[in-house]
Amino acid sequence: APEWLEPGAVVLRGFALPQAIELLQAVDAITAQAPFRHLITPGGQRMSVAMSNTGALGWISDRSGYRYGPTDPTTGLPWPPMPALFRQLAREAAEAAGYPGFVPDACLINRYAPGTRLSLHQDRDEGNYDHPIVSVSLGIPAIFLWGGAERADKARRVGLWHGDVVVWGGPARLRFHGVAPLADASHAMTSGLRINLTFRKASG
Ligand code: MD5
Ligand code: FE
Repeated sequence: APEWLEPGAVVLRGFALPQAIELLQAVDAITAQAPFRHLITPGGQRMSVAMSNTGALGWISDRSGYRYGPTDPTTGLPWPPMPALFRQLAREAAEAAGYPGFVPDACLINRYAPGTRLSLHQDRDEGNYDHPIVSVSLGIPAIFLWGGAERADKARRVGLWHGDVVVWGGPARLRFHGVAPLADASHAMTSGLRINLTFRKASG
């Protein structure tokens, strides 16, 4: 049964389990073309999450800011095309959460090792906040930090496991959120890592 975190945000436990092996094989193929890298924040910090992208647009950060762009700055090539499997999963999850017709043009791929964290932030580099974001968790578990409308608001802790999908939109779209430092764990499908896919409509 869907778990509503608040209006607009829902956890679909195990929604991606049937596709997990194919999703991870696709991540390997994508990141053979567009390797995982640790981006630098505008403030000069190296992110502990390693990132890549698939789709027409990819999210990047460097000293000049955060943005979406059509090419991988590491290779100079377009980001690898988004597999049909990814687009369909994102559309089906969004529909199950009450957002029919979701057509993502960007998928940020995040890789977490034990100890990796993602500090509280909002996703606000997309052109239009009317579209939801769909997040797919694979591999070792994480504790997701679910905050409020202000950075200082107290965050709830929500466990996310292999195959879980979170959809957030509407009134929840601009919540502060993050990921607590990952504990040591093992997972046979991901070499002991966590892979998170976040599907977005980045162009307005
Ligand atoms: C992750 N990724 O697990 C996290 C969380 C990101 C990012 O935040 O920007 O790449 S998945 C995103 C997420 C899931 C469920 C709810 C919310 C965000 N939210 O409340 O905004 O790699
Ligand atoms: Fe985020």
